[in-house]
Amino acid sequence: MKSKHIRLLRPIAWITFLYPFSVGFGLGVTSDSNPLHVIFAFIAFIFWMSFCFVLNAVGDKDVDKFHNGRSKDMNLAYQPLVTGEVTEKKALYLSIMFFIFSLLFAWLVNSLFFLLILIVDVLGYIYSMPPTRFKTKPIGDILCNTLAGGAIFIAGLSIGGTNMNPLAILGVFIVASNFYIPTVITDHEFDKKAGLTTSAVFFGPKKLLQMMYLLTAIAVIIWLIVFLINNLELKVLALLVIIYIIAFTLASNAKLKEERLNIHENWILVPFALMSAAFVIYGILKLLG
Ligand code: GPP
Ligand code: MG
Repeated sequence: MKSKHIRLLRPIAWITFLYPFSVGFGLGVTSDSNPLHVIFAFIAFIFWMSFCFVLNAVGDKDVDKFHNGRSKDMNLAYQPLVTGEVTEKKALYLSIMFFIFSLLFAWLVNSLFFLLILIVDVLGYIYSMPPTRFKTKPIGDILCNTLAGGAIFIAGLSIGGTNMNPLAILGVFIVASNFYIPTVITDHEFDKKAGLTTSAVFFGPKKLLQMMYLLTAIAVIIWLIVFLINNLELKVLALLVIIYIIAFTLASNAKLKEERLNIHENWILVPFALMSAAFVIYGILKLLG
């Protein structure tokens, strides 16, 4: 089994947010950008994710034991807080340290980047921890992830500061909410057993999946406009997004059997990891001129 700290931090699951961050970085960076800023930004990202996942494990310590290993980077029943390998006190100390370091490194990048990391830190907190614990509130769960996905994309863009296109940013928010929906539906059975009223539990898997059609339609309109009126970089991104979101929405809806959505985690993690790698390499090439 993986070490307790890897199980606590769940770095494989970070890929979901690495993707918007990398795309932002790749589009925003220029040959004039400071390579040190890029390094600090990625370190801040790592601390932000560590902060979110430790807090999430603390908030979920009484429900993760119900998990059966389906559709996730790990079986949450082996969370070190569930097994008792890590105490809640230690996890909270770690989270405070991660929070401070995320802000410290973000401060070294630029003030907009700092503000955005502060915002995503707050979103991570209110998503997982009481009194808000938005992950248990219908719409609240989707909204937190949408805002975090969009904000971390803007943070990525802000490292280099170019391609700060409002319409593309709006499009990323819509895409983020669309991509989050199947992940909360795959948790439906587990969350229901744990007594959590997530969006999937509240609306039911079928209705929530249908919401993806509406979001996809809005996203396609926005990205078509982005395609028509922007430079080559945004045109390529727009094409990728349009093809991918349509395929993802159709595939997700086709995979619902009864109340159960059987999507293997690699359906999301592998393409996201490949796209993240592509955009990071693209960004580094731009940085090197
Ligand atoms: C944990 O996933 C998810 C996070 C830590 C995301 C952080 C959210 C932000 C809004 C920044 P999980 O697989 O444990 O699922 P759940 O969300 O149900 O706890
Ligand atoms: Mg959790």
